[in-house]
Amino acid sequence: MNNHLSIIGVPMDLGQMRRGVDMGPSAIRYAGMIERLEQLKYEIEDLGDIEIPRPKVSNPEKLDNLRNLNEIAEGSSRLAAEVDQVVEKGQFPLVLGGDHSIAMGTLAGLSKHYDNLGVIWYDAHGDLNTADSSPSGNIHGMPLAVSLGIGHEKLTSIHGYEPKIKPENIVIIGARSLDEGERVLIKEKGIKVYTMHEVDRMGMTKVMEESMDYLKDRTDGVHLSLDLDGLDPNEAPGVGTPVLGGLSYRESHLAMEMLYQSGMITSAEFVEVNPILDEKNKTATVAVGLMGSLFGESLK
Ligand code: HAR
Ligand code: MN
Ligand code: MN
Ligand code: MN
Repeated sequence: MNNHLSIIGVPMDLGQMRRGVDMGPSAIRYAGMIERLEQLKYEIEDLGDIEIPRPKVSNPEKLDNLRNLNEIAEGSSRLAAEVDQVVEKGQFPLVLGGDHSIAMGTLAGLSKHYDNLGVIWYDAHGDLNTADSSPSGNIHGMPLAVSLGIGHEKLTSIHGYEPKIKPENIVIIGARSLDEGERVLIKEKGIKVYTMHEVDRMGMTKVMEESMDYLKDRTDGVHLSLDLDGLDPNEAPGVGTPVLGGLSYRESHLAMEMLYQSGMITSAEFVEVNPILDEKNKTATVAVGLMGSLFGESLK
């Protein structure tokens, strides 16, 4: 694995309705991330936080069912530029959210460096909505669709090109709350999904083996986009859209270790940590624990 990590915080809370997720990067740093990774002998550069524009009105109108469209597009463009630079310098981007809308920016910055960027989307949700299919108008439910080039032009065109990724290079793990339009898109595009049903039946070991086998031959880099609501809310309560019946800490820990062993992960982001909804920074602590496993803690 790349020995040089660059940390980028993204205090974004405009992709959904619960305030507080903008404090995610602070909560994760406070949970001891840097110390934890330094112990593993990585060279770490903390680039601080991206500046996110504030909406001009206190209760912003939904625009075409795309709440805070302009501010999110602007913040994502800034993130894309920063991620782009980090990869250009040969470093591993580790992005801290913020709500999951930031993945549009991360993927925009990453993907121009790859012909076939793979994505592991670890999440209770598919995040494959468009303004038409979204039940909420919340853009954090849309970043995977946007990255496929499906959605509002202001979002799909972030960082000047589209699409960012191909449907056959995506694996979704942990899904248990998919909207109707998302199901249609998954079928239509043939996106590989391991729902909780598959995780229960096959076990995490097999799910990860299959996922990594699937991505190995078709991709030239793999981004891990880990939404903490992929985990069960009993273990990761500090998230804005909790869904019961999620992945356990142990399963997730194992998944991260297997990814480390594969050596295939080239970038990562940890999103949706909301310290206001949390219990004593438990969710940020889980995030840091998973980072430890992803970067080789118990296997080095
Ligand atoms: N699918 C629902 C929507 O579009 C909920 C999306 C929740 N998304 C996240 N990210 N928390 O996964 O509104
Ligand atoms: Mn998500
Ligand atoms: Mn989610
Ligand atoms: Mn272990």
